[in-house]
Amino acid sequence: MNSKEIFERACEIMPGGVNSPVRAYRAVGLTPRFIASAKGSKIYDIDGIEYIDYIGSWGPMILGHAREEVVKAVCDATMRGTSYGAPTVAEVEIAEMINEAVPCSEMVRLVNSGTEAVMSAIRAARGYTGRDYIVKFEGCYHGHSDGLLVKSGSGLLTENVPDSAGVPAAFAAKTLIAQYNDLDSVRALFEQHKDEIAALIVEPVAANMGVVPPKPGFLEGLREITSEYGAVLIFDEVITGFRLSYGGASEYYGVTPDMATLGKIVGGGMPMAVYCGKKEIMQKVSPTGPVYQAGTLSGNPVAVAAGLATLKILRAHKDEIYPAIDKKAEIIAKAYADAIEKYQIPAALNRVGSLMSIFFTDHPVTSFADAFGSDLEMFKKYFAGMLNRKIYIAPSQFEAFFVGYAHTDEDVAKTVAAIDGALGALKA
Ligand code: HOZ
Repeated sequence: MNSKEIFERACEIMPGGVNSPVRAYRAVGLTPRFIASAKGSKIYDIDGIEYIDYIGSWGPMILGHAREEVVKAVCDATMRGTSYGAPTVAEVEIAEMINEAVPCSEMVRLVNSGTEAVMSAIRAARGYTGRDYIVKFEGCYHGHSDGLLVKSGSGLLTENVPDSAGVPAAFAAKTLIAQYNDLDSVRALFEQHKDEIAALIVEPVAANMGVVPPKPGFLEGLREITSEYGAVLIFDEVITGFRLSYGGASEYYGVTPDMATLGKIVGGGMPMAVYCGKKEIMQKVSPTGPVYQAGTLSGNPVAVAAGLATLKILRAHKDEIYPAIDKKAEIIAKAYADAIEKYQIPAALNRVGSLMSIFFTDHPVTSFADAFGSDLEMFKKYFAGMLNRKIYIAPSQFEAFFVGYAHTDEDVAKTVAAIDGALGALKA
């Protein structure tokens, strides 16, 4: 059975044949590759093709797939039982590591997904402030809870449904929308709603409308405005946490929010996520406070083992790992820039550390509107060109390209050649 055949079978019994929309490859008009296995920087489909993987499970695989220490930790934990619904020492250990790494973190709650982390962080912020409104940015994605599926990025943008059906208008009415990199749009909302806004949530580097870095002063401005109005500033670091640096975007940019949400890397490729923040806010969470949130699989021992093993490697070798990844990303970004110049392609390349995106547009991309204006037909052709050259990248203009520590110099050299080939073919 090949990917095409199994996809047809899957489409009969699963919406779009997948369990998460972007995987369906609809935006690029192709058949998704069904994966057989992955190791290091490579991913192998059931058709027997090896790809260099720049999705990395959409972020978690900063150390590469099936890293030995992580696999061993998972196997050992599994042998001791897969779920207890009771506290373990490893949960305390990982919470201490998170507090030590993440600048705003004084207390931690472990959950199962980024969606759950953000949903719970917002509930905690509302419980703490006694206010109802939240502010988010158009094109930022914070998971699929009702109140956040408003002008959303990622799969919603890819499928062109930024406001999901099935969300009662009354729920969405408490979500106010500002424009990323535009502090005036934020100030206007705070002036209008003064002491009614519980929290502002932001991806410190927008990475679900493609990658759009914060303009100098933007994150500092958010810190100032939220402090002035007594609202909780939440950095959604599901993508940037433990990626831009060991302390995430907050450490990278030197701006400390009141709360942070983490996912992906913190779970080492297993379903685990985190919300954390100042003690006075986190203590509002049950059982010490009145904000309820619970979960049978929260702090699951197998997921925690994977996260702990990953964080231990990152912490022990952070001075080597982050600069090394950055260097590889820099070489790849230069290959994009060179090909854009060489073939005179209307495209812009954005990069922050190991995250990057090429946008097919003739102007710099610093806002949602800039990103949204990209030529999606051109993206489709570019995507097919990369896939044909065995480079596995996100099948959407509105996602990130993830470089990891397992990418070898040889991978990087092959990727540089593939970029030249794929972009060159756009001109041909
Ligand atoms: N939310 C992810 C993209 N930003 C997609 C995850 C997936 O499809 O696995």
